[in-house]
Parts: sequence; C-alpha cells; structure tokens
Amino acid sequence: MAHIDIEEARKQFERIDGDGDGFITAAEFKSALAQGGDWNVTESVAEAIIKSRDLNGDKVLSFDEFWSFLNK
Ligand SMILES: [Ca+2]
Ligand SMILES: [Ca+2]
Repeated sequence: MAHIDIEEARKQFERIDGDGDGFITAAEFKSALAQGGDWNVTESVAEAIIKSRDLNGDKVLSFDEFWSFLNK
C-alpha cells in the first residue's frame, strides 16, 4: 500500500465519515466506496471489512483504527 501521511489520512477519514461523528460505520464505508466507483461492495462486505479492522469490537472504525489499517 502506498505511503500516506496522517494529514491525508485524516482528510480521507473525514470524507468517509459522512455524519462527522468521528466513527466510520459500515453504511458510511459502503457509500464512500460506491462514490469511488466500487459498486460491488454490499453492506455485508462493508461490515466484514469494518469488522476485520475493528480493534475494540464496537463495530465502527475510529480514526486510530483507520490509521492502523492504512499503515499495515
Ligand atoms: Ca459517522
Ligand atoms: Ca472500533
């Protein structure tokens, strides 16, 4: 994965976090991917992706979890 700096990551995170509550839900993730042209991602796929990155098990992605996902 290409290197990304924390400022760029924060911009991406804010773009995905549609309601601006500081957490990315599966629905927000799905619509962000759809906007990026990836219409094949269903809600259950988005949920699975979130789940695989979700470190504390609350079913949403915080910025820290998003950041560690980008840096894997
Ligand atoms: Ca949100
Ligand atoms: Ca979480």
